[in-house]
Amino acid sequence: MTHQDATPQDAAPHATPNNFLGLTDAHGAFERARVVVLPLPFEATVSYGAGTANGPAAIISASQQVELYDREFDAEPVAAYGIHTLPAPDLDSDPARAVEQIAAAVADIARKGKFVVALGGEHTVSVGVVRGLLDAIEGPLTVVQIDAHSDLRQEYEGTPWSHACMARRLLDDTRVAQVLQFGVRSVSTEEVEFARANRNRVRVWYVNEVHESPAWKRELCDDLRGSNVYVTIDVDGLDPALVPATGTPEPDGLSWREVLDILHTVTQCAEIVGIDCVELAPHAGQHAADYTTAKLLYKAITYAMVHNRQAEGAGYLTATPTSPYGGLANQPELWSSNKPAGASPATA
Ligand SMILES: [Mn+2]
Repeated sequence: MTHQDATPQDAAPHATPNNFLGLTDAHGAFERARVVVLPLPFEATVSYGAGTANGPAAIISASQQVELYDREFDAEPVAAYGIHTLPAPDLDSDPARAVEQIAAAVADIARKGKFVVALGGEHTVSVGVVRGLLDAIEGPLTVVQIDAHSDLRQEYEGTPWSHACMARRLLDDTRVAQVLQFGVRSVSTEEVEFARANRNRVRVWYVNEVHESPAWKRELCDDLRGSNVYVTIDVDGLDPALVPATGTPEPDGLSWREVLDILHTVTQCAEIVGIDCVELAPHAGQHAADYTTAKLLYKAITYAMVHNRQAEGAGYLTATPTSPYGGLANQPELWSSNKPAGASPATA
């Protein structure tokens, strides 16, 4: 399956453009695109399985197999907002320096009015992305973290820049109001104690709390209302049956629908201003993991765009009553809550 309807003269017939979703310039040119994908193949502090430096390329490659049409919206959502994929920047192998470089790159993109979607790489990259966003847009920012781990250690294996310290480094920045975590099921005593001592800035919904009751939805919305939100998706937050190709897999993860429900709930109560997806470590023969990650990202981007005030004028998307996701089908009016009178749904 390919998406393009025209190929450059020098390309092989039917070659898919090598960008996120395999878009032609009609939906992928920088000037046209509301969304910019930034690959960050950074890997310096991995503690268990390696290979996350190959994550961005695997996500981009797999994304070219994702259908642009989304039944939930009865449209090709990307046609309403456009996605441009940048080349990966050269990053220093020193994590502190790499975080600075990432922050500068992200701030530059955000200042051009683009919505940044970063692809890791190890989770440390999120520290740079958030810092760059906060340098470009007005704070404060709330971070919603989907992850098997809390990443709240002060340091790990001798470095404060470990992927296991990501959320703690975010909280070093006072412009980060809160870190709200979902899917956590592997934490240290230090992290539990830190979270308990900092309840005003850290909230953890352990995975069983998501599995067992919808109470988290109201609690999340109470915490979020009015916030600008950055979403960081560590693919190990999902169940390893869905994404086994990650450095530190943990059993009993979030289901596909639970993750979508979390993302959708965020868009009901707040505005998403940036997204990353990290820690995919592609394995030969496990391409379902790459594909699942790519498809999740397309969904996450679309959900963010549907309720993004800055995207006004780019076209509106509406969910259909046939949505396979119960939470959406039951509340279709929520999907048009910021739609001005007379606006028509996006068409493909
Ligand atoms: Mn993790």
